[in-house]
Parts: sequence; structure tokens; C-alpha cells
Amino acid sequence: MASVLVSQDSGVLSLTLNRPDKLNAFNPEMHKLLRDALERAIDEPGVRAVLLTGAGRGFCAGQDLSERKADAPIDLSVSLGSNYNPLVRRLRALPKPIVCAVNGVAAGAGANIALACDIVLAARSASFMQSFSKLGLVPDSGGTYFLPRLAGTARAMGLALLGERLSAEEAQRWGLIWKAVDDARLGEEAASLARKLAAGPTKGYGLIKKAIYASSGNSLDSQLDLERDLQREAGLSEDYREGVAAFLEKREPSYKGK
Ligand code: LHQ
Repeated sequence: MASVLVSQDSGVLSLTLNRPDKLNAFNPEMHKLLRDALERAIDEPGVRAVLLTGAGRGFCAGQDLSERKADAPIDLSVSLGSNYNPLVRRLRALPKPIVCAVNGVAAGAGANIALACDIVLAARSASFMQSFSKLGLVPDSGGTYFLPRLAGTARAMGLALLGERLSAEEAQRWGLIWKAVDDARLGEEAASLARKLAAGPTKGYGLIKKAIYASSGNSLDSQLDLERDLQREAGLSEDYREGVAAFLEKREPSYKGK
């Protein structure tokens, strides 16, 4: 069985991390399968949203530590440089919305890969752990970037130093994720959200991602300039014309993603 299950339906590319016995801990094959699927998703017009989740009782336990048993020192920058960092960059840069359904524990890099997605739903029983410090490591895969921005420095520092479990509900209260939902509802809520996004103005969504993610590194002046430039692009899209026409004709828009 592949370590990432890939399927496509109604404009949604579903990616399911699939090493349930290891709580979907990452190995190189998973990185490769995710890389290939996300690369194809960039230009594939049939893909208008992505749904990322995990098989079994966990979402992802980060790096597979059984691959890290080493008597000699090991240079972890190699694996970050070749696998984790490109994955986080790909998720953020994909010009299509990514919904993450955190179905269980998300630990280490697994937590931060979830936070790199655009809309994160989590089952009420799921939890987030910056488990790195328990191994003597630093949060990676964007953790030291996402956490202070989403939750503030005090909470980011507590999460990073203590490595304790944060419940899905607390993660929602802290602004780390969009919503905690009942376990039994997670699959359907996430799928229906992804389908809704897949039927939306894809081009506009891609531009929204650009604007929101650029914001924390920009001054108001540069952000206003960026909004002007992105709005120019959005305004030239077919979907914008369709949106206005549908509004004026008092009907539902039919977006083509162009
Ligand atoms: C695992 C793992 C795992 C292998 C559970 N590996 N088997 C690091 C280095 C290099 C470069 C890039 O970046 C990184 C980033 C990182 O991600 S470092 C952080 C790595 N992850 C962790 O430290 C988390 C380790 N796992 C845990 O602390 C626990 O498993 C959690 C809290 C996630 C879940 O606890 P439980 O619900 O009690 O489950 P469990 O511990 O019993 O795990 C179930 C099985 O999954 C078990 O196998 P077994 O054969 O005994 O049933 C675990 O060994 C296996 N597993 N995480 N990362």
C-alpha cells in the first residue's frame, strides 16, 4: 500500500498520509509522493482544491524516528533542506486552497505541516505537539515562523519549550487552526469544505493566499501596493466577470477557476 494515498474527485485532490502503524510518521517515500502530487496540482486545471489528512488514529507524528537511530552524529539539515522545507514551501505557494483535516495527533513536523495548510480543521480528540524539544531539537518545518505569528510569542515559546499536547479546541481558541469539529463529523466537514472551495474562483483564491501570506513580512505601504497588483490580476479573470454577472442576475455564480 502506498504511504500517501492520492485520489481526485469533484475538483478536489485528496492526499492521505498512510502509515497508520507509525501514526503516519514521515519517511522519504512519503515526501516523494507528496512532492509529485503537489507538483502536478499546480497546473492541473482539474485540481481546484487539496485535502490533506491522515489514515488511522493519527494525523502525522513527524519524522520517522526509527530511521534516525544513529551511533554517529547526523546532519539533520540535509533532510530539512531536501524534504521538509520544500514541502512547506510547496504548500504555501500552491495557487489553490489546501484544507487540512487533522484526524488525530499531529506531532513534530506533522504539526507544523498541518499549520502550513490554508484552512485547518481538527477532530476534537486530535492534538498538536511541538515534540521537538523532547528530543533536543528546534521546531522545524516552519514552526518557529507559524507559531509566534498565529498564537503570539508567549504561547509559541511555551509550546516549543514544553512540547506538551495542545488540544484541538485550545488550538482553535489560540487561533492556530480554523475549527475543531466533532470526530464523527471531521471527514464530511473537511470534504465538503474542500468541494466548496473547488467550485470557487480558483484564481482569486490563489491571489488571496499570496496576499495573506505576504502580509506579515510587509509594511502597510507595500501590502497596499501588493493588493493593488493582485486585484488587477483578479479583476482580469473570467471568474470575476462571472461573479459580477451572477450578482446582477440574482443567481449562483458558476466559476470555472479561470
Ligand atoms: C513512531 C513515531 C515516529 C516512528 C509514533 N517515528 N514511529 C526531525 C529530524 C530530521 C529532520 C526533520 O525534522 C525532524 C522533525 C520531527 O518531526 S522531530 C519530531 C519527531 N516526532 C516525535 O518526536 C513524536 C514521536 N511520537 C510520540 O511522541 C508519540 O508517538 C505521540 C505523542 C505522537 C503519540 O503517542 P501515542 O498515542 O501514545 O502513540 P505511540 O507512541 O504508542 O505510537 C504508536 C506507534 O507509532 C508506536 O509504534 P508501536 O510499534 O510501538 O505500536 C510508535 O513507536 C510509532 N511512532 N511516532 N515519529
